Amino acid sequence: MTFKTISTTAFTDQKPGTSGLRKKVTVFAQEHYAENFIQSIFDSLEDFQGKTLVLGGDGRYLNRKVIQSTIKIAAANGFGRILVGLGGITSTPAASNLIRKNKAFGGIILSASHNAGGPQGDFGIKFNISNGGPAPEKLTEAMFANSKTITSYKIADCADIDIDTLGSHQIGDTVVEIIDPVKDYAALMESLFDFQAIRTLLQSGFTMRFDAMHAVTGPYATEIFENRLGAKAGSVFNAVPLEDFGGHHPDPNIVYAHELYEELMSANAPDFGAASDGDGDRNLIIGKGMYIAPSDSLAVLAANAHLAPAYSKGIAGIARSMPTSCAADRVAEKLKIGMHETPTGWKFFGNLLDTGLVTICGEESAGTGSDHVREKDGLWAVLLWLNILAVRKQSVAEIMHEHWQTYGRNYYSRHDYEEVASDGANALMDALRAKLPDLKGKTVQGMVVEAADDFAYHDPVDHSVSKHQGIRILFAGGSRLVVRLSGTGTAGATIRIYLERYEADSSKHDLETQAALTPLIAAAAELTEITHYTGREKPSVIT
Ligand code: G16
Repeated sequence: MTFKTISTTAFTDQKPGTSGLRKKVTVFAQEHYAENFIQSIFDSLEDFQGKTLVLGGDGRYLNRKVIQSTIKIAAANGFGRILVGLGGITSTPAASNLIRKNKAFGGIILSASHNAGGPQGDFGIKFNISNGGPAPEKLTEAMFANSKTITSYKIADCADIDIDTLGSHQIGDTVVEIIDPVKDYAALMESLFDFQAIRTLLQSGFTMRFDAMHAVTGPYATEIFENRLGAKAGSVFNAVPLEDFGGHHPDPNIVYAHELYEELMSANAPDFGAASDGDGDRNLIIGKGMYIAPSDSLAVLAANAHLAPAYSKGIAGIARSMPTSCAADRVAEKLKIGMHETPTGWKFFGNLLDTGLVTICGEESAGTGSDHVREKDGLWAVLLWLNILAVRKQSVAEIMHEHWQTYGRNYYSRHDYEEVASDGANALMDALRAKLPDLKGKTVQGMVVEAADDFAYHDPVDHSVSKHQGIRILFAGGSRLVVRLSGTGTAGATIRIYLERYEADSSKHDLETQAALTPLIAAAAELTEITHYTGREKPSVIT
């Protein structure tokens, strides 16, 4: 086997964001672009020679090509074994499980998650460490530094590997195994939940629909819901992974999973609807006639997790990203367990999970998960909901309403201003930051500011500090405004405004969400001066 060293020129823009390097396909299609970044990842790692690398992707456009180059670069760099999901497709949580189960050194996941795909869409590369979780900031910073000075990469000079047939191949000393990525993941799910109870529920006339959005979860969801749990054939739809997600945006929210939403709101709605995103780590939950906000879903799952076998002894603690609503905090308080507030990005949960400080984590961006892997896990969330429904024998709406009665309701919404000019977005953040010292005690739209800061996270395990993680303005009574720039966009900047109002009075738990948040929406407009800085009158997406 010949290994070649290819001369290359460094790119200046390979800075990983919230979740790995995400760029337009047109950027990734430049000669050496993906290869440079993969070599920069390996240049940031130590002592991996002879060890195992897990490799998969969400199946989007460019996936197959970059799977091949990653195999060849990993072999040339000295990995001993490369486990590749059949067809080069592996969901992010399944990859996390494979890393853990095989005691791998780490894994490379090719995904731009919920971002659109196809030749004009997005692509991404991320590295996960041996605990199965996303690389911490120290490592992503090293990758970026290496990407700016790289002059060559190493690659095996061999034919493409047949990734569409299960089996084993040899590149020099490296074994490349093409594996079934669904089998181990389905077994893991079966070990966590009461499949018999869910099967009984599904045989009792309870109906469900799962929208795989033509993304990675199709084969997993079909195997688990239809084959193993006996959901009616066709319960899983848009089940075939496509390179362009069928022209849709694989983001499981009520805007992009519109078909599912309409069905669940219709007269003959099924009992339960769910969806997952491009790489299978996000989830959307909708009951008959009732959408469940991700922050509420986290709170319900944490409060009821003990009903599933894996969590029957209770959970150790909960973590949520800072912009996620405080609904879960009220559950932690009642359960007398720890509550942790981290910056946006699943990587910040890793230390808390590894040290057993928390069992369940969640984010407003439709991600929930537990210590079974080190990524958020869309199908896990759907299965935990089904397990809870099977035990409580109530509808989704009944469970949600009882939850609010017990804990109060945190009305919540996120307003996104996508693809605004970066200069305007940065100026808005600077101006808002400058206002912070004077905000305390001020009345804005009838609400009194109790505290305002630029969130910084002090990791209790490795003591690292992450600054500038979003501006938060806390009002008396439990309402909040959070403003930050997205770290996953690929064009211009995306401003996210998170709005939250706490309502203890159960006679006020059925308001329309945007109406319930009217004073906060007005306060956000006043404080951020968003129209002035962006020229936008309205958000592009409201979730
Ligand atoms: C990624 C991260 C999440 C984060 C989300 C949104 O999700 O893994 O932790 O909450 O992006 O990040 P931002 O607000 O910076 O755009 P995914 O599903 O895209 O990998």
